[in-house]
Amino acid sequence: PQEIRREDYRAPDWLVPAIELDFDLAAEKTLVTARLSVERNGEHDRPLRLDGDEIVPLAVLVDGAEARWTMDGATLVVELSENAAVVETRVALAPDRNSKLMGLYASGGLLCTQCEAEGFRRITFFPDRPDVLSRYRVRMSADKARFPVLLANGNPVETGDGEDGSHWAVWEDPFPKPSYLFALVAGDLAVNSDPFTTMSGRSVELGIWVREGDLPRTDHAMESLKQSMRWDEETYGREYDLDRFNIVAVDDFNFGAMENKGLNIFNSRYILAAPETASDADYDAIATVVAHEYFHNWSGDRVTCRDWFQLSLKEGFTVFRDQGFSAAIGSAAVERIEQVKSLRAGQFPEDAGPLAHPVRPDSYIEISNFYTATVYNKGAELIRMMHTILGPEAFRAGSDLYFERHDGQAVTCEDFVRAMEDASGADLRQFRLWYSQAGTPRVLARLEQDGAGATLHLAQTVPATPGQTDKKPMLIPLRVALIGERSGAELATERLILLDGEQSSVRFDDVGEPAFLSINRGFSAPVIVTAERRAGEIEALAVSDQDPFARFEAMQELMSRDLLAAIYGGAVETGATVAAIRSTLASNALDPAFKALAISLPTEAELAEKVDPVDPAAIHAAREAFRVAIGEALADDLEAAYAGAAADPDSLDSLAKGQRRLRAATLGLIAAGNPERGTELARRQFAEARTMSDRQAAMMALGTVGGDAWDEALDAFYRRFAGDPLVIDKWFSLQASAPRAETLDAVEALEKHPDFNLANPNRVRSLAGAYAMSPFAFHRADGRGYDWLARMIVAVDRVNPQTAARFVAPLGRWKRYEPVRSEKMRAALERIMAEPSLSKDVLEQVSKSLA
Ligand code: HT7
Ligand code: ZN
Repeated sequence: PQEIRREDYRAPDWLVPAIELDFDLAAEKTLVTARLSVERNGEHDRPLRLDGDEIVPLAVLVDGAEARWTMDGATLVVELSENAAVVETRVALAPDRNSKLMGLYASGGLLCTQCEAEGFRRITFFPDRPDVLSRYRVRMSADKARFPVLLANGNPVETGDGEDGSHWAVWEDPFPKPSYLFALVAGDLAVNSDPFTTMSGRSVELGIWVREGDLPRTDHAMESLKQSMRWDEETYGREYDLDRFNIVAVDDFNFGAMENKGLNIFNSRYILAAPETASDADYDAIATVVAHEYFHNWSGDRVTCRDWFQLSLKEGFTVFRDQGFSAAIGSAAVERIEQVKSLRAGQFPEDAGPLAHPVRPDSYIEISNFYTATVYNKGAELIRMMHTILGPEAFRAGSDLYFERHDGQAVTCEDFVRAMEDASGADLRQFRLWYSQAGTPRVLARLEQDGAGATLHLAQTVPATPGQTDKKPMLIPLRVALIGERSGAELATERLILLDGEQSSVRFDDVGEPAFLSINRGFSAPVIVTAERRAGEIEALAVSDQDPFARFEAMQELMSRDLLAAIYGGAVETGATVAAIRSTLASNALDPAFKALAISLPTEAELAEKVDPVDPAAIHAAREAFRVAIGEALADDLEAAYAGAAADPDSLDSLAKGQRRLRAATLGLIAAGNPERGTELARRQFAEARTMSDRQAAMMALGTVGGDAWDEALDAFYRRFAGDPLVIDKWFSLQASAPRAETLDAVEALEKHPDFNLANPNRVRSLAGAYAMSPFAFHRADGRGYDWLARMIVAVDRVNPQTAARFVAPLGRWKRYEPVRSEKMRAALERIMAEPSLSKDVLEQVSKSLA
């Protein structure tokens, strides 16, 4: 397959200012007629090249007459003598046989589209690239009984009834947009609708479209949508711009959701929620994803990407915007800790492995493989660092300038940074390296104290990554404070240090007492900091740092220190952790959600990032021994905290959610220290649960212990929720992620379960994704876990390559594992590679992983 390179970008030869699409819709056969008004872009005599994918032209006309055309592979090449023309093409599609879920496909009786990144070329021939912006007029006709609702981007302009029980509708989108934002939906849908008045007083009709029976589960999404619309007005001055904003939920979807202009299409798991069926985490994810897609209306739709290498322009910025929204509606401290946890779980390993790439990649084979934690989450950290360096007012001025300057354009990450510079006067030349250099920088910190004050010595290195061996020093913003050893107070106001060289020393005057170092507060830079610590320093920071993130971090550092000693064969020493957890649980100043996060041990995956080579069994054994020791030592404190955190089951406010979370964290430790007692509490919690969070937490505790109670709970759960796909996904993933040796047997049985369906990405993720992310169960010394995953990747690839390619990464880290596992992981990758007719999605990931 061909590699596409960023440096080869060229402006399009032909523009398409307007397009008319006509869909004669049916699941088995849909006819698409497209009329493109094309204009030559600049002086050249090159033909019009229209991308296609698995479609054949039934007719090609230029200005109404038979055209001169050829096929170059999948591309339709049309010779044009004039500088402008109307090019008409006709194709036939079979949506019900489209298992890739890209282009026009059928899902649960609906017809819907997914065009990002390159799905539009599966619907019609078109220059399918984000810098070709067109006005769309879309006519749809379909059988009225099967597809009573017909939706597309923009506003409805006409409807009518046809012959033989058909009907039709025309929608027009006044905003020029790239083809990846095109969408239509046809089906039997019910709507939850609500009006919204924008800041300038315009009235917008909001609609959330679902199956009739799902309507009662749409209120939270609607509330989240209205909150995010208001927040974007107040925080970024961005107002919605069409008369309608529609969201449709579908069951089969490759991703979380899609920001098509005026017609967002969602994976139903990010829309539907009721306390019985959705956990608190699900509720929070719905609010975040609804906000994210809505925010794209400006950061993505009004201002879009010039090419796919610029993907982080819209995704990094929009993630940063949704993080700001989540912080505003919940607890900012808890949100920040969670963001960092997920960055460390997903992005740090990616940045340290064979699939590492810069936030703005230099090349790709299959663009779908670049919807990554690096582009999204590290990209958001880059925006956050600019916010930190510039300050909130200058950042807002930069964002205003960016939207004003580039409204209606397809632009680059460079354009964003330049707008920030122009609005603030800041010099971000060195900062730009964050876009081009991959790898997580490492910072060493040492605080040297003397009579008059203290000097902080800092040094940075950026590790080599595939294709990038020599790195330049980055601009690293570090929020730093010194904390008095005796007083516990901050000795000077917090400072923002901009580390720009390989080494640097920063002087702190007037430090009147011995000081502890609180560094990278709020996780101001996405780096790995290793600080030289004095005796008692971490213990003190873990219970007293005023910055909540730094306090959480100190707790993790403390536990990691002692866990790593145990992993490397030392004694299991939990004294310091026990004291810190006791003090955390007893604090009246901390909210329960923070407590839950602070007392949670680093995960096995996080610990794996800190050891070399990785022996998952040793990590699991040490961590379990640690959990047992803590559970035993703190039995009374944990019981008291568990009992004291009983939450109002009817409340979804931060307090109730935090209490449920704290109960989950304490229950896990109680069960570790005393499995019998833990089982008793978990059984009761499961039986009495009125929320999915309580039920799920009880099941997780039971899943760790195993035995009859676990089997009974699984049966009861299934009986109660059979037929409810989103809840049955949980049933699959709870079993696939149980940290026990027998988990693979359960996974193999689940693969044969009548509810397992290779064609449904949610179901595949809930089995294969959950299993591959469960380090102990997956990394079996006999390699059977790897074999299972490799077989699953090949099977899924035949149905849905995008989804299959996502599961390669867990095998791809083989070089980091101890020799026995490492060899078996590599062999599993080789076996995938040997399969004939692999998709380019899987081929790219596997070949890069083996390199
Ligand atoms: N911008 C959307 C990306 C997306 C996607 C990408 C590849 C294949 C299928 C997809 N569905 C949605 C989602 C977002 O970031 O908001
Ligand atoms: Zn996005």
